[in-house]
Order: sequence, then structure tokens, then C-alpha cells
Amino acid sequence: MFEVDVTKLSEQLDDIVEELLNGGGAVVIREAFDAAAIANARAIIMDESKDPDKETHFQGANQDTIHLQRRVWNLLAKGKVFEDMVQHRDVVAITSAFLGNKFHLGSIAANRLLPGGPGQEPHIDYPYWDMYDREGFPARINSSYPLNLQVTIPLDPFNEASGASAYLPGSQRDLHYPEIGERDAFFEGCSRMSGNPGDAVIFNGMTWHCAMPNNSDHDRGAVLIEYLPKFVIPLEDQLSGVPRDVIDRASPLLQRLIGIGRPYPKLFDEATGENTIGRD
Ligand SMILES: O=C(O)CCC(=O)C(=O)O
Ligand SMILES: [Fe+2]
Repeated sequence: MFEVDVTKLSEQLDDIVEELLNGGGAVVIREAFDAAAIANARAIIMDESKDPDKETHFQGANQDTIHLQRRVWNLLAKGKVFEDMVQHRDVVAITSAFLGNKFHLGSIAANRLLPGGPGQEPHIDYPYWDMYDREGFPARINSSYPLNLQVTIPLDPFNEASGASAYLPGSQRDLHYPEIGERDAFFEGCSRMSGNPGDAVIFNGMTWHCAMPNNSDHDRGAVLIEYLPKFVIPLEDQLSGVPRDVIDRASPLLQRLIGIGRPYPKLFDEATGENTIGRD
């Protein structure tokens, strides 16, 4: 994986965008979050995922072991540490370069794989995540510009044994949901998002990827952040789900990420009679 050098980030941004769109599709910032933040986040997620009772995805073939994969959704409601996580300075700089500087938050959730937990089907992420239903998408939609950026933050060692996410470098260049007949090629050609707790793996959501089975004797947790351009509907309903006190103390950036002040949809009949949009 392309390693981001945060000391030279402004000079590297073009290369990072190129790597995400036309290279391997994933880059990593090592040690983006310190041990205290990760311990705090992990403790909350372990506590919040005692029961396997939340909606999950890409697990259709794993009904016997699905309880060993657990989600915690809407993390902005679950701890202040997550407010900091979605505002990481270098991740924000990369996301601004990739999605435009008015991007917002699609989701911040956790995916926990207990020992023995199942992997997922190879897939692409929201808003492309149901693209197996191709007719639901615009004619000629393609990979030339992005509608998603994903960030995976391991909370436990991410390696082959523990089920580090797999991805197929370069697969983002030909935007489509992996066919069943393409799965062998995926598993034969895939790389792993290996890393340590606190790393931040940033990838283009068009890149074929999936959680892999956890064959280790320890948990494999991760925080999954999804950023979207300003015009893509968020996946999670932050406006309903984020508590008032979090919104009241939110920085301007966090407010924008949550969708506070998002202009549309709007009741134009109730707006003042003035010109608002246009260069002049
Ligand atoms: O937890 C992982 O390794 C990946 C999860 C994922 O890709 C997803 O749920 O969309
Ligand atoms: Fe995914």
C-alpha cells in the first residue's frame, strides 16, 4: 500500500488522488491515532457490541457464524473520541482533495470480528454497494471521479490470521460490483490492509474489498468511516441520531460533516425572494 508521508502531505496530495483513482486504490497513514484514543474507542465498541443484534451487510452466505461479526453504528453518539476521529487533520486534507472541500459524513461505524468470525463477499461500498442491481444507476456511470472515500482504522492487529480486510489493487478502475464468477480472481489477486491499531487505511470505495475470516484467537475490530461528496445522501441519519450536546459543541467542520446547515432539500416557497445562486 502507498504510504502517506504526512510531513510532505501538501506536496503528495496529487499523487495520493492519482493512487486512489488510477493506482492501487488504497493508501495508509501509519500511526494516525495514538494508543489512548484507540484504547478508548475499542472499549466503547466492545461494550456496545455485546449482542449480535444490529443490521449488517455482505454476509448473506454466513448465516451460521453471522453472530461472530458485530456492528456498532452511529459512533458520534457513543463517545467524544469519535468526534476527533472524523476530523483527523491529514485525513480531512486528503478527503478534501479527493471529494471536494464540502464533503460530509456518510457513516462512522465499527465492524468487530470475534475469533471465528466470518469474512464478507467481495463488494464495493455505498453509494455503489447495491450495484449488482445495475439498472438502478445512471447510464455510463464510471470510475473517472469518486463518490466515496473510506477510512478503516484498526483497533486490533490487522494481519492475515486476524482477518485484515482484503482488496484487489486496481479493481476500482473498472467500476462494477464483483460478479460471483470473479470471486476466485479476487481471492487469488488480493492484497491485505495489514496494519496496527491506530493506522488509517484510506481507500476508494469502488475498490473491490471485504473483511476476511478471523482465524486468530483475538478480536479484530475496526472503525469504518465513510466520507461522501456534498451531493450524495448520507448512509446514516446523523441529523436524527447525533445527540444535541454533540451538535452544540461541534466545530464548524464537525457540523458540516453531520449535515447541520445542509441547504437541500429546501422549501423554496418559504425562502426570501432574492437571488442566491450564480456567479454574479
Ligand atoms: O471490516 C472490514 O474489514 C471491512 C468491512 C466492509 O468493507 C464493509 O462492511 O463494508
Ligand atoms: Fe466495504
